[in-house]
Amino acid sequence: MISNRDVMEMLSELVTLTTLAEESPQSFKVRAYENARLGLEADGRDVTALTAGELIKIKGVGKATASKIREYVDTGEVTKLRVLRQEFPFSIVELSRIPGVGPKTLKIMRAKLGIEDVESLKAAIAAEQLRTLPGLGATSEAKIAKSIERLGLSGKDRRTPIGDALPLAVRLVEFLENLPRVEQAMHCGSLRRFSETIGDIDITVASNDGPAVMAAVVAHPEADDIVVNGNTKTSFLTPAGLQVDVRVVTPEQFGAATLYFTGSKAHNIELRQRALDRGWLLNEYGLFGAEPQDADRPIVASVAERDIYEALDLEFIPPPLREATGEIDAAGGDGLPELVQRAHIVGDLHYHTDRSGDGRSSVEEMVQVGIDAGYKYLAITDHGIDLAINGSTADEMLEHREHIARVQADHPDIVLLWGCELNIGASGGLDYEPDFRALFDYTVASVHSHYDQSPLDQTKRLIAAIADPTVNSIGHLSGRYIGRRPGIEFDVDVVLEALASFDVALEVNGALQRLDAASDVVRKAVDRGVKLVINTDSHHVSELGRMEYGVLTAQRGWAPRDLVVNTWDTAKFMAWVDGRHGLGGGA
Ligand code: DGT
Ligand code: CA
Ligand code: CA
Ligand code: ZN
Repeated sequence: MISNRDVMEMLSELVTLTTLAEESPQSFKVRAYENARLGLEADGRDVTALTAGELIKIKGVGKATASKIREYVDTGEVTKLRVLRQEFPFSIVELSRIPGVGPKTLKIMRAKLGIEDVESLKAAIAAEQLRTLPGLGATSEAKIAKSIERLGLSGKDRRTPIGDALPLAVRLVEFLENLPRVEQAMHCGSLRRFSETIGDIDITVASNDGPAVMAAVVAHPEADDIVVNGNTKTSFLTPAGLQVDVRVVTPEQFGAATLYFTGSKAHNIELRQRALDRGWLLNEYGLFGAEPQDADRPIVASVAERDIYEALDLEFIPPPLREATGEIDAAGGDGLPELVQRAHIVGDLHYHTDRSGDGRSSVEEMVQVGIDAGYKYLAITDHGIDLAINGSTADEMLEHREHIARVQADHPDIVLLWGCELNIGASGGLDYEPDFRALFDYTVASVHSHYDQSPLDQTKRLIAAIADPTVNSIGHLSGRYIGRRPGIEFDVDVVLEALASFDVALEVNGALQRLDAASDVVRKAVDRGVKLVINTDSHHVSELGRMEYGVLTAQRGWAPRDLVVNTWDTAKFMAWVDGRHGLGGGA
């Protein structure tokens, strides 16, 4: 059964592969697939239930795309996609994501040097062959080499960005939950702990019919290559080469199994030691009491993770904390911090509308979904003028302010802030004149270019922005795309110190490809008392779900609720905004 989500994924893959085939993301065909995807997303209906005739009535969907969607829903396959996959296997797609390797360069690399994967690209770099290709030189060769190294793209320890693994895991879990005789299914492992990169996907299923579940897994379209096939465990590789381990346990063992397979390994070892200290035994089947003969040990707990922690005199430890970095001592001693949770969040402070060139929903639409999400305030932060194409002039921003004021008048229950996402220039300069910037109710300043400057220059650049009195927060601190584009390098301690002393908030950006600031930086920020703000950076009404990802990243950084400014009630939050740098109120 093809789901709506599967169709969206299929269209995304068509966009990726057609970009390579047409050698440009701007080609007519690429735009057609992308527009269709956006149109279907905006339409919101279940695509699989629509006829070709109904599909082409949707904005952006042409005849050719409609017939591909029907082909996929009816047959489970798309001929065009199969052909493209042969020409552009995953190893090539992966190469195309390296900064500096565009579709045209890739084609020449394949034709002239026979480069087909990261390993052969590395070999060509080592032999100084890349620099001999037209359009490339020693500088671009060195840049590509550095990207490969910093992105961790080569070797057998290669890891998958969470943004690629999570959507697949969610789809697989949904598929498993809907099988007959399955009581529960859950993704575990590093993915549940919300690591930013994933070695493999681990899924635990509660069912009394292991063989039936395993048979369904083997038949799943993503199971390209079966590695292990047993009655309780199946491992397969997806077409992209990502391994998925699916294990079936009885419903009584589910808690013990999810605890074990969520890990981390180091967390498990500490927990098991705690059990051993009590004369007990902890494994993936349960927590067992003291008895000289293992076979006679009584079960203390096994159905739910919570019961196992409780029996070990621990408060429940949320998965993002399970890294053996002090969480067990805290949970059994003074207590874990009151971690920020999704339910605490009452506003989003990095939020775009179609005022931004890359925004796709209107002010009215974005405000309505914010209200539906239960928010008390929103900062509408469209791009400042310095971000070419996507930015707005001062006059456009003033008009936008009027527009927001009109929407505000219709919605007295939410506070709308007329904000701006300022662009941090190469040396820390910001958009507009300082007097104009000071008019905004709220700003987030972020890096969108110049990723290759020295760490010293990047540190100075960030500090210049942080010290600017019109800046309330710093967005996606490093500018990285996980596994795709390395972020800027800078002195983390110095930058955090500046954030603390200027009372500027550090954003935890929930976009899955960003998760920026990263959780290790968040933890250092928490230690220094730097204020945090968790945002979605939404450009469309469908993107508000990113808040959950931002919260999980903040939890991995041990972020307590009271340090996160968008958990504060409106009065407390506005007092902080208005008191920025002691300048008094905004507009
Ligand atoms: P990954 O896949 O490298 O991103 O990281 P994980 O944590 O998902 O590791 P994985 O897939 O090898 O194993 C899943 C979980 O199973 C792991 O987090 C903890 C548990 N586990 C695996 N091997 C061992 C082990 O040797 N001892 C213990 N206590 N637990 C283990
Ligand atoms: Ca794993
Ligand atoms: Ca695994
Ligand atoms: Zn943004």
